[in-house]
Amino acid sequence: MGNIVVIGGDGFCGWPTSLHLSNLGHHVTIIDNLSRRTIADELGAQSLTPIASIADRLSAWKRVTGREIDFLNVDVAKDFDALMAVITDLQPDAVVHFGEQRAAPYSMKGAVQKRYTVDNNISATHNLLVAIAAVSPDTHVVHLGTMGVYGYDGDGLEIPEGYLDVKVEAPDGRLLPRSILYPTNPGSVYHMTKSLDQLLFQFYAKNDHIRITDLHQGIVWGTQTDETRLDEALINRFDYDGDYGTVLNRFLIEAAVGHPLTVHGTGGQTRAFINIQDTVRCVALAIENPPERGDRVRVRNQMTETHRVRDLAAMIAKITGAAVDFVDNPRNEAAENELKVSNRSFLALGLTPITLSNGLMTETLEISNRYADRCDLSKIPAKSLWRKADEDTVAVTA
Ligand code: NAD
Ligand code: USQ
Repeated sequence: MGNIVVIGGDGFCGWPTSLHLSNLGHHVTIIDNLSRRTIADELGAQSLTPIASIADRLSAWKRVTGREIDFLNVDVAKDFDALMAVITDLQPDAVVHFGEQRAAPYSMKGAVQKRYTVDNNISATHNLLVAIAAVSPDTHVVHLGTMGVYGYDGDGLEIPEGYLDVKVEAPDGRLLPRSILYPTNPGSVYHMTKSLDQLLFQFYAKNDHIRITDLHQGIVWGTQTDETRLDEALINRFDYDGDYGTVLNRFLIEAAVGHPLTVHGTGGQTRAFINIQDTVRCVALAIENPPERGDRVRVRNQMTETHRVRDLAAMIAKITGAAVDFVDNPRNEAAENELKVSNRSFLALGLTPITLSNGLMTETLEISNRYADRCDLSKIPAKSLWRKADEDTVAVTA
């Protein structure tokens, strides 16, 4: 079994992934600067579920399973020396990189958050690649990227897994085949950092022959996994606020507390989804199937189904009797889009997708009901505007 570092292992996806990898018998070391907890304090918006401190989480895991997970509090964007020391010391088989600021609305709040998101995310990724190239070149980097790098232009084209095969017309008229990274079209500063990450990966795979898998993940829903269910102190975080709450989980807690479902605009946005249990399975599968040194970056689309936002609202309203509210869209995004995505690579590795119809929505609804009294209703509205009101009226004179 492997020696695996999980950067961002205290977060929503990173914590259950760390437990899953530990349960499979890997030796897991979590690196996290706990910035997600700091931002929750800054926003005054805590996880719906009462998450334990990282120390209590790890001792509960040891008590319940006898397995040990190590923890290091390191800011991988700012403390390169500490990161280098860990990578030098551990020589990990794989590093799973979740350690970025991941909320699109937070990244669009203002100048401070835009700069923080770019500085944090780009430095975290680049520092990791520099450290691995320097002292542990065989380490496989498994990065959590996003479906959002592709944009949502969807006009019937199936989004491939990372690369687009095109023919470029040469001056003499010959058609030359090329396989290029799918052109990015990010919809927020956060999504832009994931687009920039792709170039960093492309370069280090080419120049230093680092083995890299970039997982283009859809919106994660649900909260518990087989491992986080084992003890109350292992419970996963559940964000529902206007910045960090993602759409399906928000609709479920809104239904539980009697808040109308907050559909942005017409709700015609179609997005890709994956349950948190499948996230952890996919990461394990990606680790088990690394590219060779010298290969190009392996891109896998980590999603299992697509849904239109208003259809999700209608489905949850039908189950729960919740009202649906079509609110002004705070974001700058297409009102309606189609979305077709290839996820053949994970299906070929044996993933059996969990879908909304598998009943886990009921479990998430039960968790929402159980902790409904912890929900602060004032944190539900999405207040981060992509374009401030006064910016809309600025005339372009250049
Ligand atoms: P999260 O905010 O819950 O977790 C991220 C973790 O990384 C946090 O614990 C945070 O403290 C840590 N971190 C951030 N910057 C760090 C730094 N500089 N040094 C050390 N630790 C740092 O987010 P999440 O929902 O678990 O997402 C994890 C990854 O998966 C992100 O990169 C995100 O882009 C990607 N992703 C998430 C979703 C989703 O729906 N949640 C969907 C697609 C992709
Ligand atoms: N939306 C609503 N109502 C809400 C919240 C969101 O209608 O109350 C809409 C948004 O306007 C958007 C869609 O639902 O059209 C998805 O929003 P989201 O907040 O669920 O997801 P997003 O901002 O795209 O970001 C999340 C994660 C991010 C990850 C991304 C995957 O926070 O880390 O990268 O999902 S993806 O969307 O596939 O790029």
